[in-house]
Amino acid sequence: MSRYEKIVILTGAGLSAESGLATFRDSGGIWAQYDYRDVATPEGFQRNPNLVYEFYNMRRREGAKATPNSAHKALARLQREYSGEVVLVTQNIDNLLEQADAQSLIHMHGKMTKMLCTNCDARLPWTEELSAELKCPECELLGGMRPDVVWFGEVPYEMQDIAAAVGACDLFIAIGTSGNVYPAASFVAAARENGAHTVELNLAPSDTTGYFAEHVHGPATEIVPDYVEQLLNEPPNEGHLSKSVAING
Ligand code: BV8
Repeated sequence: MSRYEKIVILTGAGLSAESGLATFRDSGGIWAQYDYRDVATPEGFQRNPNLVYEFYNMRRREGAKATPNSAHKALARLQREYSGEVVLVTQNIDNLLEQADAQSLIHMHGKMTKMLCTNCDARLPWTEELSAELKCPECELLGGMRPDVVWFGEVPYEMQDIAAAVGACDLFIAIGTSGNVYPAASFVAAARENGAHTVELNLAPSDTTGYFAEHVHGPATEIVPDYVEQLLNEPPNEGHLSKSVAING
């Protein structure tokens, strides 16, 4: 019998930062190089599809070079070894958690390794470059293929399952996310409302830091394996883990 019955873990770009993948809002991050309205909205894709193709081809090339870090592996270990349920919800479109052998994983913002055809709605695994010159393997129409990711103004995936998991969890952990993007940034308040213990594992306080009952700040490759170790070794009903501590990252 573990301390918590159901754990929900929300991850963001900070989880993959130490695998060499850029985050969005850190200095020099992705949104410092690209305007999100040009590359992460349906209107941007309409306006200049080639810019969007190049943006995601670059992200896919970077993703293909990256390997899971100790934080990804620690989360997969927690899912394997924890006697309670551990649901992973990621905002990331990389497949590093899959490579680390994570199980029940929800990609609420989609995946860079899948394509969506805007003509026939087909969603297929896709690791090659995307371009307007490609024919959809399903409908054979040209120029309709886009990355299967959720852009601003689009509805995130599996929201019902996520809401059910967040509503039923007794521990909610956010890792490597700035708490800028909704609805993901609203999950901590919903979990807290349902009585869950809430923990922020992040390099620095996020925009939603005030909603968390516990904070551990430092690089994910240090603080996530440590926190997983604590969860796995904490006796049942021991009460909450260490108070907010900052580990010098
Ligand atoms: C929605 C695409 C309705 C994939 C992304 C006007 C019109 C329409 C909508 C809106 C609007 N105004 C506001 C909205 C809502 C909008 C929104 O939130 N806008 C914000 C900017 C205000 N949201 C939407 O449009 C969403 N859809 O609302 O639909 C709806 C809602 C509910 C239910 C049904 C329908 C869709 C949002 C998805 C947008 N897609 N990207 C891609 O290209 O990757 S956004 C982008 O931001 C990524 O998905 C990313 O995952 C996400 C969140 O960013 P983070 O992961 O948090 O990354 P960030 O860089 O910000 O932070 C990194 C953190 O890590 C930092 O805190 C840093 O300190 C930390 N860190 C860094 N290094 C480390 C570390 N931590 C630990 N260790 C380290 N080494």
